[in-house]
Amino acid sequence: MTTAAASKTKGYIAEVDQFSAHNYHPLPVVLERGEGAWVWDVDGNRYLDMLSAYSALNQGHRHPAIIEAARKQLDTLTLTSRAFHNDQMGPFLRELCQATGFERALPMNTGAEAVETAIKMVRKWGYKVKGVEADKAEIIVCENNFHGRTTTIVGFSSEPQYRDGFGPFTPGFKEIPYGDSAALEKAITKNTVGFLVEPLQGEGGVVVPPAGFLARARAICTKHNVALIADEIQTGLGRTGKLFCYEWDSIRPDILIVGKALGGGVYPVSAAIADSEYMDVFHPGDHGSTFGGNPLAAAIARASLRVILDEDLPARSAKLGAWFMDRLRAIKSKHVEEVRGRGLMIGVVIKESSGVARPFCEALEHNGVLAKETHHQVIRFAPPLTITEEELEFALERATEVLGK
Ligand code: IF1
Repeated sequence: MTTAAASKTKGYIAEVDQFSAHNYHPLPVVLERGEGAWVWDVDGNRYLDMLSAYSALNQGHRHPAIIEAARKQLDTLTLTSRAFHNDQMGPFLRELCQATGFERALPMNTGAEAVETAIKMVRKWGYKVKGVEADKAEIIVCENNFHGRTTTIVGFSSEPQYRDGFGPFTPGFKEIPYGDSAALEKAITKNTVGFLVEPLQGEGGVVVPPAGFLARARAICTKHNVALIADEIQTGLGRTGKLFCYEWDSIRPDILIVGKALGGGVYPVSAAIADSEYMDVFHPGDHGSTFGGNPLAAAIARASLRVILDEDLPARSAKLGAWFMDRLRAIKSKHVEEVRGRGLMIGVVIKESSGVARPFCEALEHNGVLAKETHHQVIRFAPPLTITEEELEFALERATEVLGK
């Protein structure tokens, strides 16, 4: 890197430091271009993107079919609000329902909004359908959860930093240890309306639950008439080697939440998806969003979903993920405690005696691989599902160099 080039990166970062809130600590790389699994910084360095925007880029950067759909829609109609209909939303929701096997979908924008939508839906279902007494509804959540950043959602986070200074919080949430189905059954009361769960915890450190946990949770929820709500915002749309991670346990949730890759890395698109028993508790005026279901979002989401299905990205993720995980486990390293995950959602846990994961991510960056630590000890590898075996070999070579020392 030349001195002039180095100062280009520094200049952009200084600007963000000066004019932005200081709510992030990103790796010191400034990106200006992306294609497939690769990104380039302002100094012309190329990196393999092994984070893919926390799984929002499952289809890779600027997938041609998604960009084409966006371009076409930009030339016709971009926004109507829900005061009027548009010709993209119906087909989008039909295709989303067909792909997921549910009756209805409610389109939103960010993941947190779709989680909020599910919370409102299941509470109202509790009062109107299950017959829970007014304002008594309880939702069970898991320790170590991550479902977004709204005040209601951080209120039931077990991470002190996400809550500290942001109270008072919304009542009505109860926490159980992740993976503990006995605790789930014990926590259920007559007021319990839902169990909100990530089928595999992402931010929690790429935590795979004990075998059969979701199947047991499904049986318990059915027995007690509690809605099982799967947050597949990060694990969904092929990431874990199935279209949805809950398929690993051969179950079907009552409410499914999707986001991230539904927008193909181009646009924020999310949805809460359910059968009419749950969805039909909403009446005009109960819930909404200025941008949810807008024609640009719908056209982009249709193309994003098509790419996942047409290119069979779930199968690709399963095959490449299993192979990549094996190869990571074969690296002789005194730093690695464990390699875990499903499909191309992989965590490399660094031993506490070797310090935290961050310096390893910085070293990977210097070697041309972008990955981000989570929960101090875990390097997360979650590349675009379109990545090739050769590109993963590149990542392995670099990982061997950084972890093998
Ligand atoms: C950030 C984390 C990942 C999610 C699940 C809902 C949401 C998320 C399972 C909310 C979002 C994002 C948030 C983003 C980074 C990223 C993240 F490290 F913060 F936790 F992926 F692991 N449910 N996760 O993972 O979706 O409202 O953001 O669209 O910087 O906070 P959103």
